[in-house]
Amino acid sequence: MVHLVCNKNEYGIYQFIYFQPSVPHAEGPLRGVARLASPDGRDVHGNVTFTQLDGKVEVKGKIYGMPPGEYGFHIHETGDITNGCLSAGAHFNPDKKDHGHPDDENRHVGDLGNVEFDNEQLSNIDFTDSVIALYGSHNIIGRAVVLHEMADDFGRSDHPDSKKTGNAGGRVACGVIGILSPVNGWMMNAASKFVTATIASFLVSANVALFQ
Ligand SMILES: [Cu+2]
Ligand SMILES: [Zn+2]
Repeated sequence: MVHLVCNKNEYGIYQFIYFQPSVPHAEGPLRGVARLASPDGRDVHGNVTFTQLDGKVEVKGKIYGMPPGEYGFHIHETGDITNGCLSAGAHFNPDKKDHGHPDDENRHVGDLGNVEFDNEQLSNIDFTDSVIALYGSHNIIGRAVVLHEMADDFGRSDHPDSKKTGNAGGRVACGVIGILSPVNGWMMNAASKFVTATIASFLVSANVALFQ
């Protein structure tokens, strides 16, 4: 938020003063949230939150409804679930790498590995990832989180899909990652600072032209 104030200075010239709070995210860390559901009517559902920490994102949540085991869990490139989870597209891969394990250097940004379901068909998700982000080129806000029907093999099997998708099979549940908090302050990136500075210097020039 940029605040603009018009006042009269000591020389009797009207001028605009603008100021910007020095802490852009005073309301807390950037947080996103996704509600996962099955477009095919399966009873698989849950909530996952993403919290931007220093250099990593904390991923926490609960998903219910899969038999005990491990299942692929990824960020896909679009937030489009108008045609079920399929329209969410491929794994989010802005750096054009191969599919891999979350700890691999060569991985898609969206490769979050597997989540594990217990005997109660519940998955308690709690991990951090240092490749996804809630700002910049690795920003996952507005994209989709997808839960698969099989385990991700991290690109390490002989299956032809291994290096593309981890051969995790069909898409059981998905949800779009939306803004949780703060409600404002998401545009404080390099580009908007540039625009702010440009508007400010325009107003400074305008003072001279209009009021002298
Ligand atoms: Cu996937
Ligand atoms: Zn991948």
